[in-house]
Amino acid sequence: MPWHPVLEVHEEVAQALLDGRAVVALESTLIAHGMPWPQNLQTAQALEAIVREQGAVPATIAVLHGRLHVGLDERQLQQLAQDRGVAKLSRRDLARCMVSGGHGATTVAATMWVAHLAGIRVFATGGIGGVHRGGAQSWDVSADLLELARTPVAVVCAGAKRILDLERTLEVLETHGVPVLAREQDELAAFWCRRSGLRADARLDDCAALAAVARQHWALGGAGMVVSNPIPAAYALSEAEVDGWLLQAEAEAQQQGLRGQALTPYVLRRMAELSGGRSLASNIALVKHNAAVAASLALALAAPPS
Ligand code: PSU
Ligand code: MN
Repeated sequence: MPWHPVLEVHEEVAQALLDGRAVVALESTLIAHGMPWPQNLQTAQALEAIVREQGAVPATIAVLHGRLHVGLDERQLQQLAQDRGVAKLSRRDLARCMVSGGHGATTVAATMWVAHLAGIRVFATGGIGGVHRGGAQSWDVSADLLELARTPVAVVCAGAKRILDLERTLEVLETHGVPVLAREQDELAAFWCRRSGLRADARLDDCAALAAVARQHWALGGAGMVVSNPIPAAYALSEAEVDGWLLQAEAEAQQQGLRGQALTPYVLRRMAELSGGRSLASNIALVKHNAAVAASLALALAAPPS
């Protein structure tokens, strides 16, 4: 087996990797902690279907009964979406969850790590974590940024959430040598909103061009790469409405003393409530779009370089 012995690689994924075919890693935190039941299961299934329609193989990553799975079957996907005892696993949490025999959903950081162990180079998520507002005092900087600094995987995302301090998020990525490449526009995408007001490093719309840069970055020994893919315009929310809901959700989180890993899931849940479900519909639309682009990028990487 070419991959790491701790991994349980699903048969379909294993065969695709052996054949050098396109595989897209999908994360599980957005299923277990980012969306309510049953939309979370429907979204998880839709993401896998979208990757398949494009001709790539999906590999959702999660820990079930202490086993680190790369690629889940229908029943496992449902367990992940429905079980209340699924932990949120960042890099620091993975070993402990495996030893305890429990269930866990992987964040962007942990999913990148495991994808790399399995030999998968492309990963689709909703948005990456970043520097939280007030992060200069609180030091709440997502492990996702440091994972991008060390692990050679391309992450297709709708930028990062407007919950974050996006300017400082870009500064940290620059410091750590992580390319931030934007599709469809010059600016970094801002999750529910298309625009962030912040320029990405470059705009590259074409997946063949993105694949060429990724190949070169990795040939040089570079690590992670961000592909910023803005939310489809029909689902985008206005900055003003998002900021109103966000301010309220964040103030409540602060009153309740929520910190660390609990913060992002709480804010996402409250945003969905305050927006009457609109932020959730947007979230679903943007992740699907990311899965489609990630599949094209994985296909471009699997093709011989031109
Ligand atoms: N994208 C979504 N929903 C999510 C997340 C991303 O559409 O729930 C998750 C990712 O797993 C990301 C995590 O790694 O939020 C960031 O959490 P934190 O801010 O605690 O690092
Ligand atoms: Mn954090």
